[in-house]
Amino acid sequence: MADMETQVAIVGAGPAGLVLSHLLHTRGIDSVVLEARSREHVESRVRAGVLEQASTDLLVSTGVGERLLAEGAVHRGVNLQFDGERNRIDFAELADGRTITVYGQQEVVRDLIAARLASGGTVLFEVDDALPRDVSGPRPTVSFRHGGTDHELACDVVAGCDGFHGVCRSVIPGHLLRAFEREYPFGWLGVLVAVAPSTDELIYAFHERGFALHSLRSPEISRLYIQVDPADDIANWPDERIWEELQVRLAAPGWTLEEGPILEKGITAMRSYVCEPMQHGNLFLAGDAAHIVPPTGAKGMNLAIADVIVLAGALASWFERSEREGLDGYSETCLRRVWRVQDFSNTMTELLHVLPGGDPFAQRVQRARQRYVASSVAMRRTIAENYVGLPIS
Ligand code: RFL
Ligand code: PHB
Repeated sequence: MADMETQVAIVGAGPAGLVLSHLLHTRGIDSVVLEARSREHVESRVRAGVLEQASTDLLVSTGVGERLLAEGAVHRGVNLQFDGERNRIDFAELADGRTITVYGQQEVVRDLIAARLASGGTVLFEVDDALPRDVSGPRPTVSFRHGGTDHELACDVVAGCDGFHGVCRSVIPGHLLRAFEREYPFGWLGVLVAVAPSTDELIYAFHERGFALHSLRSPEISRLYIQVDPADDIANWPDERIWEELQVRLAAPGWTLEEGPILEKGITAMRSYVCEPMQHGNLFLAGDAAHIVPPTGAKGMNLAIADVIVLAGALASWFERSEREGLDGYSETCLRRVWRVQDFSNTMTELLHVLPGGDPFAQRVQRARQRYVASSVAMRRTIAENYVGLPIS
């Protein structure tokens, strides 16, 4: 027997689940968020850092953008560097003045948790064994354990926002799902460094030793990445070795990369993944639970937010007017953007990483693309409009 009840049961308190819960609240729709990890864990997990214009606009216009506006850094361009030569992608010139905002994902998560709790929302942390049930019928439930007790949450709709390794996707019968996947033969070693960034704008660098990225978090904290073998062990990467690679790969004439204490480091494999459809009965998947992109386009968090904007609108039509079209078309609407973003993330990845195996044909095509970025306004405009983000339908 269910001992709890809500309109929308949300599994996962990442950007997808929390933005959804917040948007539903602004429309008077009740939700409960169930999160496996502790509040401290999700608020300190270092991940994405770039918000598209539309993501920033949404957070600001719905009242959770105060700290984002105060502490986030608005960027009007990014740099793509090929063998020491920097090419600036100027958003004012190429993307109608739209911008990106650099603000850590964990800060977005922290702001949203605070807002949900301040307005009386329910976010349960350290929940075990969450499992959606009866999602093909009109009255699904989610069973889970919390604080040593078994619970059952009755609801109208389950939102699976539990990330790539979550449980919700597996509830959809296998024969109804089609998965599209590509694994890349490289990963990113990311470091968080206590040093002022050596650049005002992000630098994506291609070098024959591999890709490198200089990103930022704040005036005192830098975020940097290098391409490594995805199976490599972080133990093989003492700080000196990381700095050596960063210095070589990011080097540009007349520019110095400042070093500082490394606060945190880790290796992440890269993959592309899409599951179709993103829904089954009254279960709707959003964010990484439904799709993964390689991080080179800075899109994962933004795509998660775009999904739940669509889902919140569709749920509002359903709860307010019993109109089901939006919900029925949820997956189709989202997948159009998902595949656009897959294309962009894949293009950026293949433009900027050293392709192992050294296929000489592929290498020459890659070089030709890099020269085209440097020489063509049309190519830079294409990158700019995708990077700041296309409008949300
Ligand atoms: P999340 O953030 O993974 O949140 C899912 C939440 O669900 C919880 N969970 C469960 N809860 C209850 N029961 C279960 N059975 C559960 N299983 C899981 C998890 O604990 C977690 O709290 O997914 P969401 O919300 O879809 O958000 C997606 C983003 O996190 C992700 O796409 C981005 O971080 C990707 N990404 C980037 N995205 C950008 O937009 N811009 C970037 O610059 C960017 N850089 C990055 C990135 C991801 C990276 N890594 C580490 C994968 C850089 C890196 C290095
Ligand atoms: C980051 O700041 O963590 C970041 C920035 C741009 C990317 C990926 C990650 O493409």
